Amino acid sequence: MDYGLPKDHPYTPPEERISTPVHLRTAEEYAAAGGTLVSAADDAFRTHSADPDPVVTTFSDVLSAEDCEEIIRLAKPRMSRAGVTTDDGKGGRQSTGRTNDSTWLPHDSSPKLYEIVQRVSGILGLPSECAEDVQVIHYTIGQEYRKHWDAYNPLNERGKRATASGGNRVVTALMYLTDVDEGGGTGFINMRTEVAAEQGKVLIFHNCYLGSRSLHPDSNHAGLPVLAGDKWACNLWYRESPMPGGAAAKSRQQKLILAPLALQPETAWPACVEDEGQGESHQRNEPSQPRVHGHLRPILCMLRPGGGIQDQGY
Ligand SMILES: O=C(O)CCC(=O)C(=O)O
Repeated sequence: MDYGLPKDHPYTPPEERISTPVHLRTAEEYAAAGGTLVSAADDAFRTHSADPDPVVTTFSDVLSAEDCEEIIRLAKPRMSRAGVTTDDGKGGRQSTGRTNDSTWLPHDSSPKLYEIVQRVSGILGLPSECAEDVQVIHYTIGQEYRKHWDAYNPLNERGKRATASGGNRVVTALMYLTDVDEGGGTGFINMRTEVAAEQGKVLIFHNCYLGSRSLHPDSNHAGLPVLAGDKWACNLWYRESPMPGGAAAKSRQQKLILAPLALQPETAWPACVEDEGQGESHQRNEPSQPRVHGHLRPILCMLRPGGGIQDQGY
């Protein structure tokens, strides 16, 4: 069928979309959990009027100032000019379209980072194993990442290669680690709308049509140029199935906790029950989750039958 789109446009008509078993939260579910929905400012630029826009939502104050400083501290010595994936499937080629710096951090680079990854995964309702390593990004004045898609087009050769392990990047969680004096928001190009970079806020957007691993063209977005100050942020890209880095981080954390517990009697395990009315939960957008005391508690709950935190969506 001819949709009148440019030949290389990654629009996939409904009959050619590839379904995914991953259940992503709906716009209503994010809103019920305290998310602010971002809608298109202008329908005229949608790729296809029959398709709903990709789900885009923000959650404020998910990360504290200390959380943000910790991620920047871990990343700072490792930053270098960011690359883009090339058509032959290799990463790391420099591009004039992406002028910022970046680095990758394993989820368990520090206990706090691991806990932050669990917190964000809780908002998404997805297991952290499915997330790639944390990609930290830094922009100084004039730097930007021009419009692009985070997901791959699984129908072309490059997309097939990139999705062979873990599937597609079905959802992005972008955490803003600093405010920006001027500029530096995230622009959704086809939706003609912009999200401001604010420290502690998490921007979540679906990269594929709901229920599918086929790229949603209207998820294209840009890191808009920083005009004053600088910008730190980090990406978590969730795939359809576990990624080696995410799975290894979880396994290391579980071993860390099981080692001392192996010496203790069964009764020494903490109860995994709802703690209600005892101040603010770290998982502030997940009211039904147990209150988290440090980064060990949710993992203990996960390891116990009937524990409070489950891998959802599979
Ligand atoms: O910096 C931003 O606001 C967007 C970053 C982004 O799109 C990316 O790193 O893939």
